[in-house]
Amino acid sequence: MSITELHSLFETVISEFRLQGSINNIVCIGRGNINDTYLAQTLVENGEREYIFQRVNHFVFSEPQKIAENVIRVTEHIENKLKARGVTDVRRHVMHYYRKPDGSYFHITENGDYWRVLSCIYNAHSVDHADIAHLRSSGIAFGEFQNLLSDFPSETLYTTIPDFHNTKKRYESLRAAAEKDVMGRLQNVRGEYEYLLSMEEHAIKLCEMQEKGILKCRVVHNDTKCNNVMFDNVTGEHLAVIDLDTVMQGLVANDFGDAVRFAANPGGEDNEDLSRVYLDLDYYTAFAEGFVPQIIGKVTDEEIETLPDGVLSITLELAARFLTDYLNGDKYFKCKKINHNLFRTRAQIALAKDVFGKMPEMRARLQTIVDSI
Ligand code: GN1
Ligand code: MG
Repeated sequence: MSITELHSLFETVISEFRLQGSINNIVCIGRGNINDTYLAQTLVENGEREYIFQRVNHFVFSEPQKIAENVIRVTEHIENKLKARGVTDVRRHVMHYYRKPDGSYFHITENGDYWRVLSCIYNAHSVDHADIAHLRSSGIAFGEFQNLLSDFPSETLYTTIPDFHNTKKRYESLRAAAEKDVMGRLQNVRGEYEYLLSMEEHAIKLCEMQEKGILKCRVVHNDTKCNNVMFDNVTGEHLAVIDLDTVMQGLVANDFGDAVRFAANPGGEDNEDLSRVYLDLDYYTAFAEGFVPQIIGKVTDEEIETLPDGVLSITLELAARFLTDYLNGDKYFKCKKINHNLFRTRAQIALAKDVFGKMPEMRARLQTIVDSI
């Protein structure tokens, strides 16, 4: 969409939602692979306001209304807990969705796009490449999120994307994509495909433990990239966990694993230079030092013990998802360059190989943290 089209669309949304001011500036801030996100500044009599406008990807999230309902219930729960703990500036600690006077959360355009408006957390920032301090703080943030929701009845949340972290199903989709090979790309990725199949047993370990009832399903975030935490500009402290679209039932190890997969790899998720892709054990330790004390006592010993397994399985799962999308013709993840899904797959495989070799050390470091609590 051109900036002029966005401008006129946002003015319509502002009047529908009864927001303040008129649009002064629009900046695209979306780094996500799914939704489109903009920061819109409006001018009001005594200054400026800022709002987040977001187009929900309707291909990925088929029922945006259900996401909104999940998010509202979860954020209200967190708000109440924080207030009870004496937190005064609660609005800086939770995301807030604006509603229209009729109570609905979306502006739906003529061509069926869903737009929503979220509050902006002022004087705060997020980071794409976390340093040790940010990793420790984001560990606390995601651990606290888990802690605050530990008494929330997870079975009452909608499943907004079925089988989101069902690694077995992700492998089934990969096999199906390879069998169809609609783009004729399988020949380019035989090695990657064979490697993922050879690791299947490790990838599905947690899924099987969940099926057997050894691991409990809880309310989890399901997308714990470090850029989903807002930090205070002045103190650097973590404020709020954002991007709650995939909040639903799931495993704690997946939240831990996905955070480490994303932030403890200095090369980044899609680096073409695989020599820069590895698991930095000090980054891993910093995240665990933040996360684990928050969840101890709220989860079982098995859930703690399997946190390192979560890093391996979620990395393999992401590799499988990226490869599936590459084989299917790049239909799901936004591609920002040619063969993006192929580079993502290769980076995740390089990371999985490194993680696999470091599992004993990851377990030992986790044990040291647990013993020190
Ligand atoms: C997608 O768009 P973003 O960055 O919030 C994806 C996650 C992946 C991530 C990989 C709904 O998240 O599952 O881990 O890309 N979200 C969805 O970068 O599929
Ligand atoms: Mg997300």
